[in-house]
Amino acid sequence: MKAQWHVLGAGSVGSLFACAMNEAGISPVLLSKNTRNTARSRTILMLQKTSDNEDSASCTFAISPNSDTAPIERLLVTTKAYDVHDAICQVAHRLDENSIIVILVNGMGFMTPIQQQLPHLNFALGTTTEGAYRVKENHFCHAGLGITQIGQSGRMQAPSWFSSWSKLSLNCSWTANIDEILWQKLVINCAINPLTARHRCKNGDLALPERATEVNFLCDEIALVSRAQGYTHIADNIHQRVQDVIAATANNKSSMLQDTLAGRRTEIQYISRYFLECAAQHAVSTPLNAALCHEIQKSDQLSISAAKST
Ligand code: KPL
Repeated sequence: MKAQWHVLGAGSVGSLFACAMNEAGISPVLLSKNTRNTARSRTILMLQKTSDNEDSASCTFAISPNSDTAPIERLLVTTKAYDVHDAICQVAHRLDENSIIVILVNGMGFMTPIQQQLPHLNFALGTTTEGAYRVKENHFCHAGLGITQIGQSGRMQAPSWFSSWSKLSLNCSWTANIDEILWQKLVINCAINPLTARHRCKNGDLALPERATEVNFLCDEIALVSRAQGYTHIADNIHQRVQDVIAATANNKSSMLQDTLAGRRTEIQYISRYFLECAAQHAVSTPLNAALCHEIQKSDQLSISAAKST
């Protein structure tokens, strides 16, 4: 019998994967943090493939309520980085050593406490460059094709459960180098996201001559820390790679800018703060990354306090 997938965190990335699984005949069950949704047993998600709403498809999903106790065999987690811990703890009673949990979340540093607390669980980590955004409640747009890489530290070959992912219309592959790939994504986010939030600009504006000094300075600091971490190839290519991502995503508002503009908490703690902790371990000085991190964390505090008082 085919294993049942569950999706925890049906934001834009979670909904994109849930719809792709549905299309591939995998029909995942949604686990929603939203209590309004958990009062229902089914929900419909709309996914459009172009920004003008042509080519939309709707998919119906079963929702597993908070009160469910049935075991979860396969779980995809696509929450914000700061929600992963609580989200997994909320369903920990339904997970065991036979469950597979794929964490497809921005940033790094959130797995250590989870693995310490739940050492018997089987986690795989991933990163995606698929572009998706929320149009309105339960309605998402798949704005740009990307690639998704999944892996487990030290595991070269794809495990058998990954065969379901190969059936998706999204470009998903197993990687033997997940740690390096996550670092590469992390440092690209360190170079682009905080600067776009500071200047309230689209990614492409970082290619303007007046931003060159800041971008180069950040990349110099990133190269030093990447080299100290043992990622020489990333260190050697970071300037070019960042310019390539800026060009390829020129029209995007980075996820950090979107969070800042919406007055939401950002993922800075799991991006620049994690990077600074690695820099400190190697005694590498990174003043511009530190200043940006401090700036965004300060405005995050305001967003968190505002959210608490409403
Ligand atoms: O991953 C991104 C993000 O916005 O978080 C980039 C690569 C910067 C694209 O916008």
